[in-house]
Amino acid sequence: MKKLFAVLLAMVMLVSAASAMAITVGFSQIGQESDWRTANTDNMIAAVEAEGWTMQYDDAQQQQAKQVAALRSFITQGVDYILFTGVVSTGWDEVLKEVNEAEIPLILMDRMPDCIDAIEYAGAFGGDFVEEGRRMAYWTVNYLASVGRGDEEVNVVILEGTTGADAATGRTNGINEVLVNYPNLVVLDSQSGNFTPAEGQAVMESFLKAYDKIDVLLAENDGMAMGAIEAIKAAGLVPSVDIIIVGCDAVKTAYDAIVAGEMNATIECTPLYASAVIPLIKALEAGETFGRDVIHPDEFCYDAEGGIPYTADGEALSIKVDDRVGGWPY
Ligand code: GYE
Repeated sequence: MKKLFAVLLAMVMLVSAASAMAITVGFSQIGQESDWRTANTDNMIAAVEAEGWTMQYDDAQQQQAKQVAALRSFITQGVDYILFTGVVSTGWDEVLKEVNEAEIPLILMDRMPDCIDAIEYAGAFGGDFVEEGRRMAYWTVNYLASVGRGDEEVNVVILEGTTGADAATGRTNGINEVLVNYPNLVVLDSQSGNFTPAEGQAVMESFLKAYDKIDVLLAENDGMAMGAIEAIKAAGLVPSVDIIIVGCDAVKTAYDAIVAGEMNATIECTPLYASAVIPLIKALEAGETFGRDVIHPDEFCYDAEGGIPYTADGEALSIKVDDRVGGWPY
């Protein structure tokens, strides 16, 4: 009898522990514009499901109105946590206040809303986009010097990301902040390719028609660099030789392009936030609280040979693509 009671008690305890962890996460995702985004989505869904929790995933197809509707539907459903990255930085004040009023812990990931100081959130993890832009510029300046072109006048074009996204404005600002100190690098043009290969290709085609001599392309993500490579080849030029190409994200397609000799370098921006978000949710469940800092992951720069400085202090050196720790999983 005693034994049966003990078994029953253990079963009740197990069931209540499991239901205490029956968590639903509402994830408002931007869209599917890039390999980065796919890796980010897959990583989060797999990690939530691996915990035995429920993921309510919404793909807003790049539309802010759809994200607002998804957030409101998460509130109505009464999800336990909301995971959010916004397609642009402005226009979230009202809906994120509604999330706060519903007392659903908000986890900010990737792109940050500009109303961040006016809202409550449980944790925030994202890329340091200004620093990524600076790194794109420093790698370029130091690479040119390494091949004896440090004093040459070179023409630069920039493919910007989605207009109004901090991932784009941050990178553009970072690039320009560095390039003003190098007057021999002349920015001919800077336009949005919306973080997609197709738009990157179309904008690069227009750059190639408009300018006789382009020496460097800075693409604010690798996907746009892939599209631009097609445009460069179609114009009868050799990517990475006639035009130096620097991307951002460090996705597998960039690895392949660097190995194929069609791209020069990529600045890392990790999409893998599950290893930060899952422990955060567990800690919140255990009653812990966190500060308001936006946590940036450690990130590096990869190219064909390695050894090119890519930070202001000149101390961090690019890593040869095949030496990347963990390889190129996405
Ligand atoms: O660089 C790009 C994606 O917000 C950091 O969005 C992210 C960016 C990433 O589409 O490829």
